[in-house]
Amino acid sequence: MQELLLQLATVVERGKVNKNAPFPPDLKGQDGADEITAQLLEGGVKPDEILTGALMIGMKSVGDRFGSGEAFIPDLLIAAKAMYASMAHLKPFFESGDVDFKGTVILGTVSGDLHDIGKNLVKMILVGDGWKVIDLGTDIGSDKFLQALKENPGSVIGMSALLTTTMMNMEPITKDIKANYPDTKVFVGGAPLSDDFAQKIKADGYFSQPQDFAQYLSSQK
Ligand code: B12
Repeated sequence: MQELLLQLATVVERGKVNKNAPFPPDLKGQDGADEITAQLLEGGVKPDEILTGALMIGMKSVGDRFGSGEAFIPDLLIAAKAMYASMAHLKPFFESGDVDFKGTVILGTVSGDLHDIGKNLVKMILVGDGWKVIDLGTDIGSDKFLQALKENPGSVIGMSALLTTTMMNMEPITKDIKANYPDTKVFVGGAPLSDDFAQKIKADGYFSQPQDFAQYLSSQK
């Protein structure tokens, strides 16, 4: 199974969505993220392990290659497509939790940022853990967070950012939320963030992993 996990990381990095996908040409006819994820689940590998032991590794590799100029935007997009093909298999496992909601979490990727894979994972895991999730989508500024809070008083906010530039937008958004709804808890996540950053912008906390976020929220109930 370890070999299959590595294979999944590779097909995600290379953007091989499924067996019929023509791209990349050198992997023509070979299994893609779709088939390999199904095989891993059939083999008893846990969704969490597939996520951390393959998907995150594949996305990190293509990101690193992009960072060093060896990969380009289309490579990121096709890798994201392969990741989604895999996530479609994991979704029912993550989302098979309680139906009695523990509370409501409003999620959004902040203004200027279109990265939504991480946010969508947070959503899957929170839903699976029994939370109602209002997903505002990407490129979300204060106005939309405030509107959602008005419509859903008492909700918790979860913000995501993947760019060092857009993470800066979290500070004014947090300030606006706290000014209008002082009791609202604001949590942040995303690859370039840290505990220090969360403290600096006066958010209530940073979590690198959605599982830890869900666990923390549940412990506060
Ligand atoms: C896929 C991808 C894209 C896709 C996004 C597709 C999509 N639908 O999301 C596309 C092609 C659109 C894209 C575009 C760009 N990208 Co891009 N992208 C990536 C890539 C390869 C993967 C990101 C990803 O999905 N990772 C997998 C997910 C699961 O991980 P994650 O998002 O970190 O989420 C996890 C945690 O962080 C956490 N989490 C996330 N959010 C939250 C929120 C809360 C509340 C909590 C608790 C937890 C949490 O949970 C998740 C699970 O563990 C990264 C490389 C990388 N190493 O991250 C670059 C990367 C983020 N992109 C980068 C760049 C530069 C760009 C562009 C500016 C490129 C350009 N010149 O146009 C544009 C910006 C577009 C925009 N305005 O947003 C840089 C950022 C550099 C920087 N320091 O800011 C990176 C790091 C690549 C690199 N090495 O240079 N990108």
